[in-house]
Amino acid sequence: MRKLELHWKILIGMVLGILFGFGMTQISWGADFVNDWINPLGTIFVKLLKLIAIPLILASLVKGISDLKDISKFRNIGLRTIATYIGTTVVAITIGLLLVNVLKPGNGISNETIAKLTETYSNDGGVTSKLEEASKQKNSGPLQFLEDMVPDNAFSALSDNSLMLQVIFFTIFLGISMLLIGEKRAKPLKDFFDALNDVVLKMVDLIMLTAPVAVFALLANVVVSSGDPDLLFALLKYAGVVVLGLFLMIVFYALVVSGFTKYNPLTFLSKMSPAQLLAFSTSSSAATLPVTMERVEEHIGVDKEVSSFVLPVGATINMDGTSLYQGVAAVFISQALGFDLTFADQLTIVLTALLASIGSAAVPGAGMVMLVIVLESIGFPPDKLAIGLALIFAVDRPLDMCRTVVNVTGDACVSMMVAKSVGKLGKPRIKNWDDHYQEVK
Ligand code: DAS
Repeated sequence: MRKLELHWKILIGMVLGILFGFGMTQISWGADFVNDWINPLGTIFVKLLKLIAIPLILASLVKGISDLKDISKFRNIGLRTIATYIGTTVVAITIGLLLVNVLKPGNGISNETIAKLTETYSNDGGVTSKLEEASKQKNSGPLQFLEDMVPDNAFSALSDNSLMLQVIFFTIFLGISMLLIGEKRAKPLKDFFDALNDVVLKMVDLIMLTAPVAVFALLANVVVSSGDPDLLFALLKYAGVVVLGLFLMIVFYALVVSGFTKYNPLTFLSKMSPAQLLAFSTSSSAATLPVTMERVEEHIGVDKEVSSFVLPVGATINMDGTSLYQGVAAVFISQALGFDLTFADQLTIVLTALLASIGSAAVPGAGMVMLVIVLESIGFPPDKLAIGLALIFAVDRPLDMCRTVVNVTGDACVSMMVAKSVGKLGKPRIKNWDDHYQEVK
């Protein structure tokens, strides 16, 4: 059989996972079977990719900065990157706020639904305990020992965003210092990080061989663990507004790529599809980062000098999909619970959604947790906060999958803009299995 492209294998894994998941919902023991025997395959895969994310950020950022040879280039790329990231995030939040204020998905949610949620969440400490419960929920099935064997962090048990930001800060500091002591004196350290970078990318190749099976497991679990159908239906319009906004962001990126870098937008989306499908299945920018880097460098042609700085930083602080989602969710909850927002409140949402998306960890569900900051910033009644978050909790996972796709696509788009602006957007070069590069026509 002709060697199937990776994204087709991942797509087949997704479709089979969804079908299998629905099949399992028809069997009494189906949910337990998926949770005990199937889901661990997906969890192990995500842990492996998150394990590799920090060594990759460490190696590629240091290599990226030290490859700049002199400090002026770093200043050049760094400032352009941060400014562009803030720009695309503000565009995302604005699109989200326009849609949710025009389409008003929160209006018309029946009082019965609110009453049902109030009763559901009022006697067990509110949705925050649900969030804590969900995040702590460990699969205690027969394959737990297998999952526990795989660390999801090479440096410490800490896997939240703060470590990512600390690694980013340390590596930028280290890279700049290497530039300042001069190429000759820094050479031994530079050679080490170059070799580490190659080794880590080889580890990514090996992990990716398991992606189709892992994606099958992840989606089977999502289907089996989705919420109460009636509740999901009541939130369909809200989810539709978020997905419409995210789709418009993809169109925005395609237009920017086409207009600013003169790159064919459909080719851009096609080349990014393996990373997008993986972002969709893992809901984690950090887990997808290794693949995003490989697609942008080898299949689109962004010079490593740019991608090895822009993408690790983007995976951590640039989450356009998340910021759009937070804008929509904040207004939706206010509409549903009758909390009127002034224009000033909406502007406050733009600022706090920008900051919340920067602070959101590149892991599943982070955007939902940071939503509390956005709601508190507009003085949302604390006693209604739990009900508000509960309204959207049931559909958070599918939306997290979609917004992570936009987060990853936005990072790739900005890396192309920065590369183009410094003359580092060249021809794609595919690395063969024996690690030799070949130009792609
Ligand atoms: N899942 C996050 C990410 O990895 C985004 C989010 O939670 O909103 O990008």
